[in-house]
Order: sequence, then C-alpha cells, then structure tokens
Amino acid sequence: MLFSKRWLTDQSIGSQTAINRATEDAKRSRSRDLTEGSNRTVVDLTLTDEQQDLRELAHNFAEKEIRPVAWDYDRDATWPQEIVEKAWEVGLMNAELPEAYGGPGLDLLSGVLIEEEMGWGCSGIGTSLMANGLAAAPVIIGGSEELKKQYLTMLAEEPKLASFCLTEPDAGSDVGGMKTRAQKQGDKYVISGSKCFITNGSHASWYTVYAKTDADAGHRGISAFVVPRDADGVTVDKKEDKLGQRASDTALISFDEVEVPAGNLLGEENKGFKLAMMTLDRTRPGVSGLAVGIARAAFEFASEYSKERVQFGVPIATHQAVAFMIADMATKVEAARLLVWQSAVLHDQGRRNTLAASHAKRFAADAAMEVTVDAVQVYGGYGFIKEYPVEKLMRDAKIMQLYEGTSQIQRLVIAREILNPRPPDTELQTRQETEVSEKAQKEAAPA
Ligand code: COS
Repeated sequence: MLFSKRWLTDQSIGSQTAINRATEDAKRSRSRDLTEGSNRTVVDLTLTDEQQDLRELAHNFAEKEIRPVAWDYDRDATWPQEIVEKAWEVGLMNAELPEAYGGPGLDLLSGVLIEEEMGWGCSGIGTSLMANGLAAAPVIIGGSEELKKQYLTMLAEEPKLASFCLTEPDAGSDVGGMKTRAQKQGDKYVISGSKCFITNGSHASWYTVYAKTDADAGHRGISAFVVPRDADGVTVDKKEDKLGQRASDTALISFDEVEVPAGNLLGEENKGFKLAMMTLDRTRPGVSGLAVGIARAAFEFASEYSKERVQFGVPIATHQAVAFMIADMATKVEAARLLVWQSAVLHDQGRRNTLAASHAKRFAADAAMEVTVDAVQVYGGYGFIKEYPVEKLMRDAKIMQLYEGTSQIQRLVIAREILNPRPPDTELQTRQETEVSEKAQKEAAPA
C-alpha cells in the first residue's frame, strides 16, 4: 500500500519531501509487481504512433482554432462554418468514412481520440464537427454501393454535412413509437412526418431518415432512407435556442410528402430499428469521448484555479475539501476514458459492443455533469459568472446525459444486456468480422 503510513493531509499537499517519498515508493512497488507478476496477461493501453500523432493534431486544432472563439460562439449561438471547413481541410472530420469512398477509414479508437479533444475545445463545436459520423453510419452499414458512392463520397470531397433523423416530437427514447410514414409507390417512397432535435439539421446536405413502412408492426415496421436536403417537401422549421452546446445547430425538420427513389432505402424494409441500434453502438463511444473532453476541460480549469485562488491565507488547493474534489474529478476523467476506449476497441475488434458503449455513454455523461458541477463549486461565486469559463462547461455537459440515449436509457440497455442478454446476432457479427478482416488485409498489403 503506497500511502498506508502517510495519509495525504492538507499539510502534505505540495510538500516536496512527501512527493519524493511517494515517487520512490511507487518505483519500488512497480518493480515488485513486474518481478512477481511476470506471467500475467497485460492489457496494453499504449497508443500507436499514428494515434498519438492524430491526438496531438486534434489537440492543437482544438487549442488554436476552437478554444479562442468557443465562449463567444456560445454566447451568440454562432454557427461555426469556418471551423467546420478548417477541420475538414486538416482531416479531423469523417474519421471513420471508408477509404473506398474517399475517407480516412480510421478505426473507432482513433475517432474517439479526436472526439475527446474536440470536446475539450468546445463540445458544441465538436458536436457540429462529429455529427456526420452518426448520419453516415447507417449508410456504411446498410447502404447500397450506389448510395455509398453518392452520399459518402460527397462528405469526403467537400466540407458537407449530413444529419441523423430519428427522434420525433412524440418519440424520443421510445424509437418504436415514431409516427413518420414512408409509403412505397411504384419505384419511390413517399415520406411524411416531423423530426426534432436534429444536429446540423439546418446545414446538412442530406439526411438519414427513419420512418414507419408498416404502421402496425412497432419497431419491426421501421425503415431508414437517405433523403437529400433539396428534395421537394423538406423544410427546416425551427432552429432551437439551447441551454448549452449553443454553437451546434439543432433543428426541427419536416418532411411533407417527400419522394425519394426506392433505392434510397438503407438495408431491408422494416429492418430500420436494428440499423438505428447498430448505428448507436458505433457512435455512442464517440459522444462519450466528447463527454470525457468536457470533463477534462473542467477538471483542468478547476485544478489551475484552485492553485491560484487564495482563501484563509493559502491556495484553496491546500484545503482538503477542495483537493479531494479535484482528486475525484481526475478519477472520473480517467475511468470514463477507459470505458470509452474499451467500447471503441471492442467494435474495432469486430465484437459486439452494445453493453460497453452504454457503460461508456452512461458513465462519461454522468461524469461530465458531476465534474463540471464540481468545477463551478471550486470557482465559488465566480463559477456562476459568465466571465469565467466553467459555467459554459456545466451547461454543455447537460446534453451529454440526454442525446444519443439518455443516461436512463443507457441503464436500461445495461440492465437488459446483463439480465436478459440478446442472443448473438450472427448477421451483425459476420458483417463486423468481415469489415475488420478486410481492413487488416488492406493494411497488410504492400503499398
Ligand atoms: N444491435 C442490434 N439489434 C438490436 C440492438 C443492437 N444494439 N438493440 C436491440 N436490438 C434489436 C433487438 O434484438 C430486438 O430485435 P427483434 O425485433 O428481433 O426482437 C429489437 O432490436 C428491439 O429491441 P428492444 O426490444 O430492446 O427495443 P425497445 O423498443 O425496448 O427499445 C431502447 C430499446 C429503449 C434501448 C431503444 O429504443 C433506444 O436505444 N432508445 C433510445 C434512442 C436514442 O438513443 N435516441 C437518441 C436519438 S439519436 S441523437
């Protein structure tokens, strides 16, 4: 036990002797672990050189291009068009877009590394930059070759945006309760209904829209379609004025007898619900990464402030009440990141990650909320003032517990996966394994 005889007290914080002793103890204990446990299986969490470079690139981008304007964009709810174009230019958007359609074809772990840095810079702007992944995933999973060529390539060739349209005014968590209808008429589908809370909805060039093709079949009557923004009958009705993530665009979109070719169906008719769930398995690790970024930003601001702010004659960091809050923040950031990485790695290995993705989303979102609330507390009264950075983070964090499945829905998925697990989905398993092995073969092939 490293600290068994010397509890960290107010007095020991910052004491060089205590820190040196702890460092020596740590070295001794590490070498003991290595010799005693030499035959243990070790999980290696070291990032590859490429992943480290990518993380650094994303961090520098967040620091130079996002942070300096984040608080102004939040105040005025400014759409970050310039930042979208720059991020696209340097290759920080569409991370998982397959190479066959012009994308970088990165693994999900690389994607979540980018998302954490974007969340650290500004999660509102980060959400705008990352939402293409949500719209593109159903096309990647279920789209025909023609649809992939047309719509995925569009995102790779220009800084264009796409949106995922699942939620409706009366169907949020209860996806099966949606009312939007798609009726097959000859070689077309005709879509009518309203979708709300659509990220990037006002700026998207195309939408992935979920609609009932069999009104009486509950979740087994849903299908998914690609709908171009310029199709007749598509209207952006309203841009929402939000509590947090104010730089991101959130719109209400209506589809009034919108006609799309039958070939715009994604996957099979009436299999759209599963497509949506498979999409969320892929994208929840990413939004959880954004949440880790928010939490990390709040933790960093609070730690710095606690070293500068003097009360009772000493920096508040030397008061145990504050130091322990900082310690808890740090633990939450670390733990959330590990869950996020695990959920991404399982996916990259071609394994089902539903449970891990919900663990990551639930924990990282709740951690972001708790850490940002505590950061405001560390700042005291100043934390409540807009001139200081942390109230924005607290407002931004709230949406993490709501979008891409509330924290309660994540708990529902976790409980079901543990208590009543879904049988293995062989079709999905085969598809993911094929994807992973094709990627490995491509990487192994000589250039
Ligand atoms: N991957 C593949 N299939 C899945 C799946 C997954 N991750 N999760 C569920 N399914 C399948 C089930 O196996 C079941 O299949 P069958 O039709 O063959 O029986 C079907 O989907 C229905 O599953 P379930 O019974 O669990 O559906 P529910 O209606 O109870 O809903 C929840 C499940 C609540 C988890 C789902 O509706 C959900 O995630 N809601 C939140 C939606 C959300 O995140 N909205 C945010 C919008 S995106 S910003």
